[in-house]
Amino acid sequence: MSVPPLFPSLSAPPAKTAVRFGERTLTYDQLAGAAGALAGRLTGVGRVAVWATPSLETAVAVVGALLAGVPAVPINPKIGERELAHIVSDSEPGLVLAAGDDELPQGLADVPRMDVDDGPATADPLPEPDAEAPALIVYTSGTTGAPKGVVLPRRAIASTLDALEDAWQWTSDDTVVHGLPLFHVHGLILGVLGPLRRGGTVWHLGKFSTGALTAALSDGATMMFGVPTMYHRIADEVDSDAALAETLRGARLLVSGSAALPVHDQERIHAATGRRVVERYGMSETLMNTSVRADGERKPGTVGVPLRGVELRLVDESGTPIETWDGETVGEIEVRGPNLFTEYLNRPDATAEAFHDSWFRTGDMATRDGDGYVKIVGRKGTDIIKSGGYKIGAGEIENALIEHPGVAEAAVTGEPDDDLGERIVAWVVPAGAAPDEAELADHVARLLTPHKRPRVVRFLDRLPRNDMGKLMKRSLHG
Ligand code: MCA
Ligand code: AMP
Repeated sequence: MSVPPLFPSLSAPPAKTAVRFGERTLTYDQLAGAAGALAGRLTGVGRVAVWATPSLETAVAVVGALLAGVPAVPINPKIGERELAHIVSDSEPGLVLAAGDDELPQGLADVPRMDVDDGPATADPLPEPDAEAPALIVYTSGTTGAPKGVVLPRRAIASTLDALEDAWQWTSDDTVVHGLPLFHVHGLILGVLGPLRRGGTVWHLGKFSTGALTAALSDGATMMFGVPTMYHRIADEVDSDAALAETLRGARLLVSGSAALPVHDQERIHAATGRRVVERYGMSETLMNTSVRADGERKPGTVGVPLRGVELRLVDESGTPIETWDGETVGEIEVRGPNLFTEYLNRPDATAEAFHDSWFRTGDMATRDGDGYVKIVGRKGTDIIKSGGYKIGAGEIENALIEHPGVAEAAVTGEPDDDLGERIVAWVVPAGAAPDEAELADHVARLLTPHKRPRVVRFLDRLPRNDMGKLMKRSLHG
């Protein structure tokens, strides 16, 4: 049986722009040519790393790998040395794809490099890979240890994007604008592969700013994707920026995800524009689970209803499903459906632990009301921090801090932050003279990545521990 293509518009290219990054664009025809040619050069490769800068080359690299059926591992171009070493040894890429003028770090020196922009312009189309074949491996933080590689099959990508077509009435006439990073699900799968699967257009801003957003929305963009930090910055400016308010008013759909959108920011945007931002809820492992529908009631503070094909339930502490939809009873969200990942790469233990029978345990705590609307109220553990929409494990940062010669002991927590949702706070017992705060931030940025750096460092004589010597994180607050 033949498998339907992931990107029908690449087989029969419409005469329109497929991708735009700043002033650089590719039509569907050009993208099909460039990605098809690249795919032809990838046959026989096990896995490819993609140096995922916000650029046309990243779009071509990922689409080329998908056409070739070679799993792609997007890499944060600001990644630190420790995290890069982990991803390279865990995913063992046979090649790294980059733009010709990208400078790659030492940690990729042993991986053969292929420039995306080289090579012949045309190639014969390759057969469509099996729907269960791994398409992307996206690294995500957990409560302990180094980030895990989430193996996403083509089936999950296709089904989540098609469920969003239904929920958002997303068509080929839409141009999605955003400035999200391309090494996570939000920016890459929803923000680039989404418009391409619809036969629409993606307009990437390179870097998010309200000015660039205004320009794109006034020049044909119809939908915006962003994390709550971006909507917070919009809410801060929209009152005094008439052009921003005007263009937001004209947008077809404003979508927020990756973390909770504070109702206060939602209300400020509503007051200035009359528009309500649509919230959706997803995870690297599950892709998208719920959304407020474009044609549904917008209930601020909720993440809407389960998407087509997604089964969602709340369970109590004993794992028993909660049947009452009263908007008050809190349970952990478990999901099941074609949107789910296959496994964590090389981590059968972690994969098994993530499931409760066939249900994926999200770790997110929520209520559900009589209309089925889900409201996320918190997380199960304290060791995951969401900052700027990035998921960050406290343990990773603690391990990095401990490697600094000026640190004897370290604990990391998240604190509420108006802009970032949560900010990373490092509690440090110095080894001798207290090290400089900025030096500790740089140290974490260099080993892991800049977005995992502590924004605040607090020095203590000792960390609070109970009689058993166990760290009591909940008693650490500023
Ligand atoms: C600052 N910088 C540093 C240091 N300090 N670099 C090295 N060492 C340092 N000590 C640099 C940063 O790299 C950055 O560079 C610049 O200074 C500003 O840093 P920062 O303040 O951290 O950035 P920001 O502009 O405030 O970032 C806010 C943001 C960002 C734009 C909202 O957090 C962001 O892009 N978030 C998106 C996260 C996301 O997509 N999550 C999806 C995963 P430069 O300016 O050059 O960058 S969740 C997901 O996928 C699930 C499925 C879902 O539901 O969506
Ligand atoms: P990640 O592992 O980076 O994919 O992050 C997934 C997590 O982001 C989820 O488990 C939630 O905790 C959080 N998340 C995503 N979307 C939302 C949302 N709309 N509201 C609240 N939390 C969200």
